[in-house]
Amino acid sequence: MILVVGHKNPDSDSICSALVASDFLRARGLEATPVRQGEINRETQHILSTAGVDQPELRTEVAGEKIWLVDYTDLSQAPDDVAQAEILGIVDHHRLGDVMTVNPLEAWIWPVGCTCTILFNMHKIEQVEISKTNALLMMSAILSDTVGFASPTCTQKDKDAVQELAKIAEVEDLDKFIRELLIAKTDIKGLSAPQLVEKDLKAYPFNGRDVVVGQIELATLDQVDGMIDALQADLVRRCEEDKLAFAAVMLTDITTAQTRLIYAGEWSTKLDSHLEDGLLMMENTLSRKKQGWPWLQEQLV
Ligand SMILES: [Mn+2]
Repeated sequence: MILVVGHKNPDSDSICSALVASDFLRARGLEATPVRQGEINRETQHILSTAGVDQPELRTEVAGEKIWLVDYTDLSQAPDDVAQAEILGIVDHHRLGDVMTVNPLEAWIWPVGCTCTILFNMHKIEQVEISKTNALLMMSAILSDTVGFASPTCTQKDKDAVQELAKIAEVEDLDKFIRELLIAKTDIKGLSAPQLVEKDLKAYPFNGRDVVVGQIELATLDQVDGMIDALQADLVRRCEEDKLAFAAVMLTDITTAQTRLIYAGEWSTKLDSHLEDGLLMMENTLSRKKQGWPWLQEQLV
C-alpha cells in the first residue's frame, strides 16, 4: 500500500492532490490511499462537500511505509518520522526542499500555480481518464492556490487546466464557482487568534533558527480589526514556547492584494524600518511563496 501524504496544516491543494494522486496510482494498478496530517479548513470542507468526497484519513506516522509526497518537499512539512519511510514519488510546485530518498524516485516538480495542475498534466501524458469528481477537486485546488487566477504564482498551464477541467466537471458558471470558493476561503467566523495563526502556518528554518510564517486570506482586512492584539500576543507566545527567532502572520486582502504583516520575535527589529504609523503594509502581495517569504528572507539575513 502506498500512502499519499500532503503537508502539515493541510490546505485544499494538499488534500485534493492526495485524493487525486491516489486514484492516479490506482489507475496504474497500484494500491494507494490518501492521508492527511491535520484538520481540513473550511474551504476544503466546501470543496469536498461540493464534490461529494470524504476527507482522507488522519495519519501522522509513516515509518516503514511506502509514500508519495504531494505539495511539498520540505522536512519541516513532512511527517516527523518521514526518514523511516520510503519516498517513491513527489508531485510539487514549490522550491525544492530538503527531504532525502534512499532509492531513485519519480519526481514531478513544475513551477506552476498548483500541484493539481501537474496532476492534471500527468493524466494527459499517461492518458488516464479524469472522473468528474476528480476534475472538480483539481479545478477547485487550482482556483484556491491561484486565488481565482489572481496570484503571481498563476501560469498559463493553470488557466488551461481549469478550462479543460471545468468541462469535465460540467461547471458552466466559472465566475460563480470562484466566488463561492473564495467566500469559503475567507470565512473566519468564530475562529480564535491561535486558530487563525495556526490555520495556514508554515515553518521556514532559516540561518540555523526556526521561523514560522502564517497567512490569513480575507475578503477585507476589517474582518480581523478587533483581533490584532490577540494575534500579536499569540505570535509572542509561539516565539517563547517554540524558541522561534521570528513569527509572522500575513493578513491578506485577496480582493486588493494588500497584506498587513503582524510579527514577533528577537528578529522583529530587522523590520522596524518598514513600519509606517506602526503598521507594516505590503502592497501588491498575495503570495507568501513568491512575494511574502522572499521579501522576508531579504530582511531577516
Ligand atoms: Mn499547493
